[in-house]
Formats: sequence, C-alpha cells, structure tokens
Amino acid sequence: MQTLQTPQKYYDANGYYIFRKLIPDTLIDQLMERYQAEILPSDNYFFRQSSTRWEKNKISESGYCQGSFLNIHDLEKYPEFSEISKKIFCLPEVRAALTQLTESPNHNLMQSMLFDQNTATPAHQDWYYLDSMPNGHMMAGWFALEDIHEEAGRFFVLPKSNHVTVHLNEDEKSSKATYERKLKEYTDAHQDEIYAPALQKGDVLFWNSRTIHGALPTINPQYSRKSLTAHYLPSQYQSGSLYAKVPSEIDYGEYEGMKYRVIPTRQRHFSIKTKLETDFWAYAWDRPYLARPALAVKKVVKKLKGKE
Ligand SMILES: O=C(O)CCC(=O)C(=O)O
Repeated sequence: MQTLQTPQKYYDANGYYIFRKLIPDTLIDQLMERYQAEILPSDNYFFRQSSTRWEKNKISESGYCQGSFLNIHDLEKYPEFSEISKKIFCLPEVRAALTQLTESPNHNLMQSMLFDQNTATPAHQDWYYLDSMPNGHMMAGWFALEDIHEEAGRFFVLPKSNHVTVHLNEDEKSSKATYERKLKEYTDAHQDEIYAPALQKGDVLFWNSRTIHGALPTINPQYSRKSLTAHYLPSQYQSGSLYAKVPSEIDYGEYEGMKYRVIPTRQRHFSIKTKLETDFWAYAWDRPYLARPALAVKKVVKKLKGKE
C-alpha cells in the first residue's frame, strides 16, 4: 500500500506514485474554461500527440475533441491558455512532489499533452521516445481534470515494470508500429497485473520513464476523459532517449524559476512545409523499411548542418 512507505520508496519499487488533490479545482476550471471557449471551437490546425500530425479538431457526437494535443504549454496561437497550463505544470506543489520522488531539487518540463477524450494510448515505456541521458531518470505526471469515469477508458500502469527490460530487434528499435506491437504482446501476457486507478479531479499519478503504461479502451464514448500529462527531466541530466547516441539539443524558456522546453518550429508553427515534414515522419515511423533509412539520412543531414 502507498501509505505504508515513503513516496520515494514506493515509486522506486513500483514505478509510480499517486498524489491526491495536488491541483486546486480553481486552476483546473480556469484552464477548462479557456479550452471550451478557444481551443475546442477553433478551426486551426493543432499538432497531435495521438497521430504526431497537424490536424484540425474532430468533435465526437458527445462534443469532445477526439485527437489529443501535444505541448499545450507552448502553443503559438494560444499564449494565455498555455500560460495557465504552465501554472499547473510548474505549481510549487507539483515541484515538491517531483523532488520527493527523485530527490532532485529541480526539474525541467520537457513535454505536455491534453486529452479531452480517451485515445486508447498503446502500451509503451516513455524512455523509447524521451528520456534522460543517462537513461531511466525522466518521469511523467498524469493530471486528472475531472473525476475519471470507469467507462471513459482509464489510464493504466503495469506496476514494477520499471525494472523490466524489453529486448527489441532493429525494426522494433526504429519503427513505432512494430515497437507498439511488441509492448502489446508483453502487456497482454501481464493483463492481470494492470492497474487503472480511479482518479479524481486534481489527482496526479507520476510514473517513471521505464514504467509500462497506456490507456484502456473506451467503454462508453459519452464520457470524456479530460486529463493532462507532463514529462519532467531532473535538471542535472541531459535529454535524449533509450537508443540515442548523443543528447538532444533543447531550447529552454523559464516559468517562475522552472525551465520548460520551447517547442521546435515543426511542431509549433503550422505551415504547409511543417505539415508535409511531420506527415512524412508520421508515415515513415510506422514502416521499418522507411524509418531506418530516413533516420540514417536525418543523422547525416544533422551532422552536415553542425559543420556549416
Ligand atoms: O493519457 C494517455 O492516454 C497516455 C499518456 C501517455 O502515455 C504519456 O504521456 O506518455
């Protein structure tokens, strides 16, 4: 049980920890009012976490946006909305919780997401996509913006999977679709260990970059699943991912003394060029025969640019 151990001991052993009522309702209400007024009815393109593409909002019959939003802390066209989200992600209570779990005095906000409705996120370990260098120190928080109904498609973790190494072949290392298939096989074989807790408005579940997690299927699409996620890097580490050879170059801004990632143009500024570029990567990423040569070319181009 969480209460019988210190948060850090529990987190290290199980790969997650829940802080109840960490975010005040007033702040969540402010964010959701702006969301309903500006984001949901907008005709603009948004860069999606669910598809890794620029897409317009698609609204469900129940009135929810079906695709999730990536990096809401740095939206070019909605600075006030982004400001409120940063207030939540960088709250002193959130920072204190992070420090309790990692013992690092400071953390950088690296990535954020907003979900209106469940997208049944496939099981994965974050370190495949985003991690600290050296690996295993990045963490993330799942923020409930409402009481999450059991039939909405809850977020889940696989407790103790932070100690699991899933061995991947070359295709699985370079292509998201094959990687997700491998993790699905693993999760299916451990179905009875899945933990999808009931989370109430203001609760935050933190998990480690090695912890296998995802979202259960939606049972009743009449229920929304309003939530945020934020990925945090203890500030003493560099940013990378499990198979990265060198750390990523990151531009940081600062919000009330906390560093946050300034999002690169291709995911922040919509244009035909950024749409085509990101559409190509989304397409290639699902196909190992394209993903591997495309990644090799990208590496060479990066190297040449560095020499300019
Ligand atoms: O909320 C979800 O459905 C999944 C979020 C997630 O997997 C992540 O932020 O890494």
